[in-house]
Amino acid sequence: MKIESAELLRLEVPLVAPFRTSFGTQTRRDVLLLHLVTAEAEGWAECVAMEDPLYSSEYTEAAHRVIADHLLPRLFGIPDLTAAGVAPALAGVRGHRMAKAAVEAAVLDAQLRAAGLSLGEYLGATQPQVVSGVSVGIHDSLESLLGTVAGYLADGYARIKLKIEPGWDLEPVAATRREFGDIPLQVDANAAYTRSHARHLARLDEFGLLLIEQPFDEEDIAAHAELSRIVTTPVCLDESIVSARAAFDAIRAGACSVVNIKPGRVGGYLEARRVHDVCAAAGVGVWAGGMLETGIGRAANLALAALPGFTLPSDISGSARYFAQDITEPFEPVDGRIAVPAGPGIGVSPLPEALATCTVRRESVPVPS
Ligand code: OSB
Ligand code: MG
Repeated sequence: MKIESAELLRLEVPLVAPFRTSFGTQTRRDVLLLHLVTAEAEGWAECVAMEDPLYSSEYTEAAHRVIADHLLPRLFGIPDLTAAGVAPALAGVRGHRMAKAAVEAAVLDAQLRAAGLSLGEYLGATQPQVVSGVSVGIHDSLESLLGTVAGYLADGYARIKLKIEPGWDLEPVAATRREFGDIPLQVDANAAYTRSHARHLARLDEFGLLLIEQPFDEEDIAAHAELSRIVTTPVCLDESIVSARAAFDAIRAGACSVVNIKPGRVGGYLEARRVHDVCAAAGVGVWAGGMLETGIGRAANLALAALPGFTLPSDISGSARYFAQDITEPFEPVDGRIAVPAGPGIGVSPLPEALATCTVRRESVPVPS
């Protein structure tokens, strides 16, 4: 396969409700899509970098530039390009995992569409559906939080994740337990705490949470290991797990007993599968995180989340939880599960009209002849 043309698209998609985390409030998604054309098939991918470098050091505009100026040029001219060849060809560029993940995903989508194989089949998916949970942002009051959670439970979501930060932790968790009883419940701090909060975080133990996600800085593996020794709630890492090696080392250090897998964060679906394999070998359960993706990124995440090691409910929610209009056919949970797309590649394509409505910029990246 050889890349014949490449285009980057920027979309602005409003969120149905503001999503507040310890790193800021999102009211819209600044989406970066990559569209590749080869003689055999087209490939689509979504880069999960966010508008500002607050969740991680990457951000949309930087990912856009690095893909156009540094990553794609290393692939142009490779005559027998496959997804497995992308990471080696890009290895000279340091970091920028989310940007690299999007490039590899677009090549993989084209390759699988050409072969008539679904991403799930290719990755080794064993489950026809994925258990759908929902991530609930920080609210202004307990009352409005409980209203939001009640709505999601009525929609059938199988697990609730509460975003927490200092000053918004024990009370919202206690109120949610009081109101809704023994529902599957977990929390995510996006690195908002420091080591000195360890005793405070141990007070979450009485609530029987599935896990506490990334309380400390992404580089502070030792603090997570220390917390793991004093709490009974399983400690899960998100931001810290940037590769299969990072997962191996964190598990060996005793820093986590659960891992959140996001393909963008680890540099692609192939590395994400290796993270899954490392965790499975260590007996560490994994689950699929999310980055407020449109249907393009969500479709691919569903395929990965159907691998056998994904034993905890995902952060993959239905389209309506994010957007009034998704850019693909909307995903909808049925009885708390979302079906894994079965068509070739990621199994979905952007709907031309929906795409036209929210596209604000396009850049074709010239392929040397
Ligand atoms: O930390 O898991 C996170 C969204 C954007 C960036 C980071 C995170 C999240 C979520 C929402 O929690 C997951 C989703 O519904 O896509
Ligand atoms: Mg997280």
